[in-house]
Amino acid sequence: MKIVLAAWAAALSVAFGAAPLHFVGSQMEPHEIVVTAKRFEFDPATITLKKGEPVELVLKSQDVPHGLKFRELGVEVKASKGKTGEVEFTPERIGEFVGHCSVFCGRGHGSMSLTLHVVE
Ligand SMILES: [Cu+2]
Repeated sequence: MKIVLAAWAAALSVAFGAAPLHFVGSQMEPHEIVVTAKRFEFDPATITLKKGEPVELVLKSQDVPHGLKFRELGVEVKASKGKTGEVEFTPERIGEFVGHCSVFCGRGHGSMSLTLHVVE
């Protein structure tokens, strides 16, 4: 009986000792999402992220300066003319959030939006 218990204890310590380390390691690495901005759209126009998973949002401008702002999430990234900007964040709420261009870029500026879905 003692031997069986010892074997169980060893098995449990392996399962609970090793797995969380791997879990934490994979959680720390921000997932990179690249969004291209040009007059007057974002590509892709829809992105899906997992709640609690850190991401690095990379905004690439193909023409004039653009921005992407999710007011509800307090997240904003700007990219100057022909350049790239990044922001790191972790979505903590499930839902649908609409981001808008935050740098005036011309006539269609007001219609530039990107829908972010945050899922469990
Ligand atoms: Cu704009």
